[in-house]
Amino acid sequence: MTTTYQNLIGGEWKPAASGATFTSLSPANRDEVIGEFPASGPADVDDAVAAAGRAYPAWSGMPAPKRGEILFRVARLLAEHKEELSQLMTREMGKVLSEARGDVQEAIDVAYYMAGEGRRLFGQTVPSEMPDKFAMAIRRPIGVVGIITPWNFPIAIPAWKLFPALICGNTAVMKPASDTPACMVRFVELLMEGGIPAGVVNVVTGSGGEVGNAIVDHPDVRVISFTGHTDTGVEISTRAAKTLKRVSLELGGKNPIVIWEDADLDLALDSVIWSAFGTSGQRCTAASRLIVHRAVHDDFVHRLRQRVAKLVLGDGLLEETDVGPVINERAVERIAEYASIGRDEADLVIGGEPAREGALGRGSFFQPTVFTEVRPDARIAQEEIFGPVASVIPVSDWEETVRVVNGVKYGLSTSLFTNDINLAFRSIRDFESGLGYVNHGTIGAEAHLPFGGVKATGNGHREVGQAALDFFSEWKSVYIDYSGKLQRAQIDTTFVDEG
Ligand code: UN1
Repeated sequence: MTTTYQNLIGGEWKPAASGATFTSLSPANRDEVIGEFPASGPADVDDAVAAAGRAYPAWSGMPAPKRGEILFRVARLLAEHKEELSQLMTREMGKVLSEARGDVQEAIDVAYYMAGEGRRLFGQTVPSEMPDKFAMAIRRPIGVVGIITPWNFPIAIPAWKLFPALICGNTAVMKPASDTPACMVRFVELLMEGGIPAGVVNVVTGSGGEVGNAIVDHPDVRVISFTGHTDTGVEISTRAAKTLKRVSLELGGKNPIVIWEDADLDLALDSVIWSAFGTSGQRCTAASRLIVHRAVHDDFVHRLRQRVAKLVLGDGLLEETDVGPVINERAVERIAEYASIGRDEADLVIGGEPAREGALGRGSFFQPTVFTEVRPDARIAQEEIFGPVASVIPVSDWEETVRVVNGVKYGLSTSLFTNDINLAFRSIRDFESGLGYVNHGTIGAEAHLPFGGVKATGNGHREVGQAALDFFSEWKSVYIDYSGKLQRAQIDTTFVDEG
């Protein structure tokens, strides 16, 4: 029996106006149906935006500490349901269970952090340049926000976007990726149970073309937060300009780990395995370029090959699995195409093929893959593959290293393994990225510091931490003159210079 799920609109669960549905399947086993979901369209988005608009006055008018208390309850509920959510995530999205638990934990962390912000939401107070005048800036909510989320962090990323939006007093319409609607539905069921009022959070499932575009175009949606492919980000940004929306984009990466000649190679190897093959390489922060000093290249590649050969592919629910499936068959085809491009451009060290033996044949698996002697300008060293493929690029000096690190269009996370403190600090100054790591892989950003990248990775905004509050609130500068007379700013002032 297949369960049919519905959209959440104004606190009620409703099918798409058209009645159409689509199916979510498990990437580890195509025979396992996760559920049927509404294949919604613009009419459903209109409904959801109207519901969010109706809920806005009461929610934005509620004292922020009270909104924080609701988020605190939500955090506790997510923690109580962590195991159930993690299992669902592994079934629907494929990442191994320990990583799914990390994904849910990230949502719990953001919920607690933003719950605490309910009692802060700090503004700015400054002395006025005039006597008997008070000056401050406060945060104001913006309105209805549109949240469009990817499948690779099906609970963490919706939480990253939604909880700061809510604590600032906004209401939301969310669209999950078509590969992970069940995670979103279960997540918002728990939000409702935690006491989020009807209409404050709405969910419309369906395709980017039908649902995503309708959210982006809607005149009553004031803000869009999107994580996904760079081309989609550019399209969203262009469409959203017509209604002057504020847009935050978290897009691609081609993240390097630099392994210097003095690096602790054991530590570097552990970190490379985790950063390149964790989540089957499907993180924006995944390491896809391994920039290795010539002096240690052969040793490093030899040991990397041995480690990769031992990785166990399989269903993420099984204890022995190291690497789960990729998201779907289209992803397998795309990665296979890059692997064949790689064979022409570089030397294949290991992997390079879809994995179809035994039970793997029922799902979408790709062998963990390493190329070496990759030129910095090769396509596999430039384009985001979003799969378990790492390219080793040998280098010989620091200047060349900086050039290679920065010689891609993206700039999300960068990492350097060295014991040289001077190089460590230089990497932080010179590597172009929004996240810089030393003796740590490229993944594993924590939710209370700004997250995001430079160059084609985004459009200058940051997620989570304090930065998220800036994105989801409007500054209002406030002046209160208690002098009882006209005081003209910049004119009726006496400067020390003028005596
Ligand atoms: C992403 O891949 O889009 O730092 C987010 C990390 C995680 C988040 C990744 N905390 O890898």
